[in-house]
Amino acid sequence: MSADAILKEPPPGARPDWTIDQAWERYSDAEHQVWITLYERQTALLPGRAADPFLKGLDALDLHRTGIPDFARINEELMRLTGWTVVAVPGLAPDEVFFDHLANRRFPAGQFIRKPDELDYLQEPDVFHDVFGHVPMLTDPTFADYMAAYGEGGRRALGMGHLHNLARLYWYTVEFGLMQSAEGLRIYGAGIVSSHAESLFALDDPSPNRLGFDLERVMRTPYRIDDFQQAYFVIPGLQTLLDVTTQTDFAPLYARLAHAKDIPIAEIEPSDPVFTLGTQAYARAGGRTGKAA
Ligand code: HBI
Ligand code: FE
Repeated sequence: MSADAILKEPPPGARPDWTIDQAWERYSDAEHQVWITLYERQTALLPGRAADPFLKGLDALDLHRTGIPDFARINEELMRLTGWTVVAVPGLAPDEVFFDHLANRRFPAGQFIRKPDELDYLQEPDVFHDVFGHVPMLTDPTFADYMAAYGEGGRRALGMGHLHNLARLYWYTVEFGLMQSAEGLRIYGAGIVSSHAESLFALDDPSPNRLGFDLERVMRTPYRIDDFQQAYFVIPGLQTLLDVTTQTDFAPLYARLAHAKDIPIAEIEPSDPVFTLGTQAYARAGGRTGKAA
């Protein structure tokens, strides 16, 4: 998401915490149909690709095949399971607003849905990216605790001028994370699981690197906001995420990061556990837009 997409003041009609009413009854049939099209396409693809906690969350919340879910309805079950609720926002919120919501177990979800002609790619998170992509994982107690701890950490990182390092942690876990399972690598990142093309690319394509997750390494690694990732990081399980937030002393880590150089996005470090040594053929061929990386 580009920085200029994030407004500085709440948009007209939004409350100071950026939230708006979902106004579920105002969605048109055409908007519900976009959800149904995306939902049917992803749920046909994801068994055997998405991690178990994601598939379990999809079932637990009974996200509708019949259209955009009413947040008030899914919040009853979500609150019971992990104390989280989904709140509607008109678009990207400033980091400090975003982190404050996460720290209070409120997930800000875009109220709008993409147009039928932008099914495959959109710059800003819409209700399908946020509610289909992110919310099922919030039914898992370990992941739910991680996301709340991330919000706390985000507020601290903001104060210490290290937000960009923490944003990379979010990007390579919450948005584009992969997990090991007995049957092989599985997707838990919302940015992948809500995208048909990247749900295939992230697991099957020989182009990207797939590397073992390490907190400091990820915090030194830039990411793509405009195309498939050139590197994906693999965790052994969700407990790893919670452990790094609860067991890391971030002050010395940020002090080291202040003097550490970024690791070029397609590079593999000698210390990296390598699941896939990628060819980078996709990025070199110009990726989504055909322009060489
Ligand atoms: N705001 N509504 C919304 N949704 C996001 O995913 C989001 C945001 N603001 C900031 C942000 N994400 C990222 O910059 C943080 O992950 C760092
Ligand atoms: Fe997201």
